[in-house]
Amino acid sequence: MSTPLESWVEETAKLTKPSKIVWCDGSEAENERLAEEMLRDGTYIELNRRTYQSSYLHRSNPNDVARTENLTFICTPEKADVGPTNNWMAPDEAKEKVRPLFDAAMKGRMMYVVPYIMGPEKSPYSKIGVELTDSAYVVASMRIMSRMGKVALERLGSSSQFVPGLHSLGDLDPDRRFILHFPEENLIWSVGSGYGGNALLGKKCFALRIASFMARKQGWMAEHMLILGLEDPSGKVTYMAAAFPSACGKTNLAMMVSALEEQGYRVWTIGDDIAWMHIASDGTLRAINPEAGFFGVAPGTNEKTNPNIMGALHRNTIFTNVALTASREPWWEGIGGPTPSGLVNWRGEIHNGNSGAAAHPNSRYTVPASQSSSISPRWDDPEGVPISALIFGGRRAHLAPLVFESRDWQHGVFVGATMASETTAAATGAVGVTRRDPMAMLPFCGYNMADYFAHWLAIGPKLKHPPKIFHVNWFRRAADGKFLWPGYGENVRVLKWMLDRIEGGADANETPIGNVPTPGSFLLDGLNISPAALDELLRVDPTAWVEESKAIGRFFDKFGDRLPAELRTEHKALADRLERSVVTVK
Ligand code: GTP
Ligand code: SPV
Ligand code: MN
Repeated sequence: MSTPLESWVEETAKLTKPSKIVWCDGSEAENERLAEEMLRDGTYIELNRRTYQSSYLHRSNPNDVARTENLTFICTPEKADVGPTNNWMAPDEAKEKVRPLFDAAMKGRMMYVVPYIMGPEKSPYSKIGVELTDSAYVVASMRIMSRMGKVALERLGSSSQFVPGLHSLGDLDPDRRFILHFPEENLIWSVGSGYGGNALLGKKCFALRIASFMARKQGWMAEHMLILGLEDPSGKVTYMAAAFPSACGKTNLAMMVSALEEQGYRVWTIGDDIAWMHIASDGTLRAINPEAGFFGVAPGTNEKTNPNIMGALHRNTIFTNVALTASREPWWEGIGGPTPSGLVNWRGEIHNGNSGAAAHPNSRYTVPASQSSSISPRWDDPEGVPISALIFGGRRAHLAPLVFESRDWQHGVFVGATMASETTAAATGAVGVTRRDPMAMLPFCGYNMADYFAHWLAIGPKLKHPPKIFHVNWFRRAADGKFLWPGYGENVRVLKWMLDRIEGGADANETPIGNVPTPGSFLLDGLNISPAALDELLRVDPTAWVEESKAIGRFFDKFGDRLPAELRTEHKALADRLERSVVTVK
């Protein structure tokens, strides 16, 4: 008798017709063998062995460098169940359309069977997935990003409790690229892309889209959030989770070297992209990081912005679409220092400065989490860490202040549901366009976002001490276009203000959008910032917010009757407060 996994592998092989099926065990030997094969066929480019041990550069196809949201679908029988923010296809129609693209797609290629656990090996909250893929790069990446191989197969046994994900590079033509999710069958199909969230199916496809659907049914949460621990001078650690859209600062916040280290404040990393949170028996919200590695944005990463990760990248790291120096070391814009001569760009051409950036703006590193010096001793705690604050944030050149605090859970859900951010290179399409990105889940919610808001609203009252909910914006700009806030390690000052609020310390001014710090409530020792800049950072402009409130109304209208009434109530309260405050200002 074959197991459910064996049957699925066999059935898939009949369709995709690989020349060989390889069951991956996740061992060092297997990883080395794959690396040798990839060096031979050009998938990997060897880096300086002395300075970047067991590390490689991969150049993806130039038309395959970021997630493709327009080619990503949620497939449910009813269109209404995916809501106005997702692309929809009926499951039968989707399969009919995309099955031919898998037909003989692996001819002359290997089919790797990649079993993996999302979450700590022994955690009751972890889940198993199996990816079938014809990409060795995906196998090597999944080995870093999840607990992959024997460990997962052993936990699975002969059970059918796994999320199957079928992946083929296909011909990498965007016209034949589809990222399909069948939440009702826990199934993922991805064809035509070898990049990031399109291809490493444990990450966005499973741990966010499929998991968010599961989480709603089962009463937990799957969120696009980093998890960090803020240690205070007494050694006490307070855990916080933060949702910022793609390429808006999660990795950097989770790994920061605190500017207040001398004062005894330190940041520990539990996760940098995804949080699975459940209500524990003691009434706390507990979070695990389902991932085992970091797939981080390279540009802008340097010894000042993120020394923790810079130190981690010298071994066992896969770099994708970065530039290469003459001494065969990875390089990207914002790595620090002058641009070296003899640079080869991410396409493999001599960099002459005329053909754009040397490293692709969405170039990335893939590195085991355990290698970061900021990693928390509790990062793989099977029970997770208790969350005391939830933080939403976006990239807003204007409008949103550095930080504000919501009044209560319901208001906090409204703040998350209405957040907006400028688009980045993490997904294909225009960069710098402001769009609503509720809870940073716009591209990742596996069902109707109105129902997702309702799920959020329902969680708060089930918690004994619901986390305080904040909103931040590191990206507000002055009239000259420069960032007003230095960001990175200085962001700890904002975390410290939150901690003080949680503990009932710091002062705040009530504003129509929430509670904003008084300038005096901020620990500013050692920070070179003018009082005028600080005022601007904390300013809430009621007139501009009236416009924002109108845009929020238009966004909410898309959801029709399905939008929870509580959010309409919160919106009305905001509009009323703004109206009163505009009158006062006048
Ligand atoms: P994903 O992996 O796509 O989900 O991105 P992320 O949210 O983890 O973003 P990341 O931390 O990688 O940051 C993306 C970009 O924003 C990088 O180029 C960073 O250098 C930059 N960045 C991060 N934090 C700050 C900050 O506090 N201030 C400024 N100005 N830039 C920042
Ligand atoms: C994101 O875009 O939010 C990422 C990178 O974390 S990817 O894995 O490509 O989705
Ligand atoms: Mn992300």
